[in-house]
Amino acid sequence: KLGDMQISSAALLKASSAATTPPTLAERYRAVRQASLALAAPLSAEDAMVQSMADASPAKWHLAHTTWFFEQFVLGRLPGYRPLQPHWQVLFNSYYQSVGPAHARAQRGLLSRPALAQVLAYRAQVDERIGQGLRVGSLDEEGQRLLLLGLQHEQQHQELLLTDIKHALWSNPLQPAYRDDLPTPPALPARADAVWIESAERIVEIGAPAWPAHARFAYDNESPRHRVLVPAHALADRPVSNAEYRAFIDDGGYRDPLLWMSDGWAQLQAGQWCRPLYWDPALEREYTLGGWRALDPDAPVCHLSWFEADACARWAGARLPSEFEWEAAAAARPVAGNFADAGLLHPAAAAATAPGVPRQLFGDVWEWTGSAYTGYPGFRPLPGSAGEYNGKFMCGQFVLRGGSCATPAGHVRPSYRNFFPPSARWQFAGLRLARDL
Ligand code: AVJ
Ligand code: FE
Repeated sequence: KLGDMQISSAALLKASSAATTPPTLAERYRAVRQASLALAAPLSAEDAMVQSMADASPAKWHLAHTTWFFEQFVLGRLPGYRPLQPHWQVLFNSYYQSVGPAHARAQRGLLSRPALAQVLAYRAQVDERIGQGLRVGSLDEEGQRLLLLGLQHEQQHQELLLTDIKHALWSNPLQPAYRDDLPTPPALPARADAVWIESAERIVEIGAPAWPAHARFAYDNESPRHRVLVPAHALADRPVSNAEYRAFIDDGGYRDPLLWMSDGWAQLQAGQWCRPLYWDPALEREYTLGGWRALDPDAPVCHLSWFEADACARWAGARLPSEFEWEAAAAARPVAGNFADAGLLHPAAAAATAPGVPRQLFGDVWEWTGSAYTGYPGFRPLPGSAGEYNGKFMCGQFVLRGGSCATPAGHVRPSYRNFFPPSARWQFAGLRLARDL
């Protein structure tokens, strides 16, 4: 095991906010870096090396790549900086072609060397140098911005570490739990049908003001903030539940080509899809990060591809919301919910708080939208190699909103745009229904 590192980023941030001063950049850096180690702590070195499919990466690779990001983009700016491990640069570059060559994504599971202990030592060495840079003030303003970007980046990889290890352990015939001590989410006292929340046609401000010109961090793909005409529509007050998705399956949803996009139908046939990724054939149990559990009928359905979410919505006589309809509903809501820091690491049922108020917009499951992932009008990628971060993926993918039970608390916001190809099923992704009025 990697050790018993129980200090979460939230706990560290709380410790510093007890003194009412906002955490310094150095404190935030330490908290985020520590949180990655805590997520890897339940894993053995063997666990941390497994790559179960081309889309997923070994935990060890996540630990190394996030470190490489700081070395490449932050330390690399220091005059005369020499990489700690020059031969590792290629291994842990993901896709920054303008920086140099990258080891093939699908071959990350071959990296038995460097050993996990060496990767952890590399992390410590980079942390030491970053800490020193912050202490002596050798990081220029752009370096500090890239450090902030690196922290957001590491938080994204914390979620990916969880989704990837879930897939890896599920792919092992023994199907062990990632953790045996995860609490089971409480069940709802009473089941309730979803309620439609109606909105009249209106013009909505969408997106975040561009960072870093504007002080609050947002990814480049959330800008420019601009106005969008959102048509009259209704949005469900909660995500689609396991019981509702079960009804879609029982009604022959996976056998009716009229419900599916052509590419989705081809995927369904090729992959013999007939239920969500981690459900058992009897549709009674699901594999979770806490091992196999009975399906909670009221919990949000999870681990759907966009194709499945889209087909389910069509079967229900509805559609996926646009990302703008979602953001219009979320803009006024507190960014609170079942995030990773809540410690469940699984979506949970939630009772309505007030009638007509949407719930679970944040946390539990990422919500697939009907919106293609493209640049907003006037979109500009970040300057330099960091411009490869988001913009070059604006092709063939769909936007997801709101974060999940595996997203670190504090990482998402109403304007946050996640994106995945329509066939991706291994993320904590579900759906919320919308319909035209
Ligand atoms: C936004 C989750 C699709 O998985 O590549 C990680 C996040 N960007 N490193 C991805 C990301 C750079 C990204 N997703
Ligand atoms: Fe990355």
